[in-house]
Amino acid sequence: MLTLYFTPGSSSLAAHIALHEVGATFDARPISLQKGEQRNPEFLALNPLGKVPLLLIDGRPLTEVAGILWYLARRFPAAGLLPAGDPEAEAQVVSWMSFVASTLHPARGAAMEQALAAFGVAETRLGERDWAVGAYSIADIHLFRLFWRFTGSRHPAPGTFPRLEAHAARVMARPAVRRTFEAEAAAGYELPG
Ligand SMILES: N[C@@H](CCC(=O)N[C@@H](CS)C(=O)NCC(=O)O)C(=O)O
Repeated sequence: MLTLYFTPGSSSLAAHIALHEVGATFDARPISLQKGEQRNPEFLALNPLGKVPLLLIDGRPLTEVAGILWYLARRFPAAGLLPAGDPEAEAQVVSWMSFVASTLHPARGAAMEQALAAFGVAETRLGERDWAVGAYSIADIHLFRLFWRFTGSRHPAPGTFPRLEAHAARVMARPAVRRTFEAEAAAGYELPG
């Protein structure tokens, strides 16, 4: 039994997309960050950091976007969200996800100059490829979530990151991603800027 604790539009969007991509049956539990529900004792008992996403696997907590994405890709290999049998490509997926979590995530809310520089690195790294590492993978889901949130909150001029914008459009066109956005909209957005 899988249970996702999520806040629409937040970091948990990546885990939510991956659950739809792999076709897993799961229970979705919205958490209101605005109301401080992430600091409820019951939630802190599951994630002492008080952050979403949180995935319960038969009641056992798994936290951090990268860990959850990796778990889902490995548990549901038929979805093809990880390069198969290629250690270097797998390592590139880990490298992208570490970069997204440790550099892009903090940059999103940093001074605009710093944010633009960090996303500029992502733009250059993506290059002319359709996907971060070969085929569509969990690295693309993680990258997409941060870029989507960055553009929605900091409004860089359209055309500043043409490759990331085209990448986001490719991700957004996926049926599983559209279904996730519909589910999150139904739960209600309450995102700060
Ligand atoms: N390193 C974490 C970051 C998760 C995170 O920052 N979640 C935010 C929402 S985007 C959160 O739950 N914030 C609540 C809070 O800090 O009170 C991950 O990759 O999962």
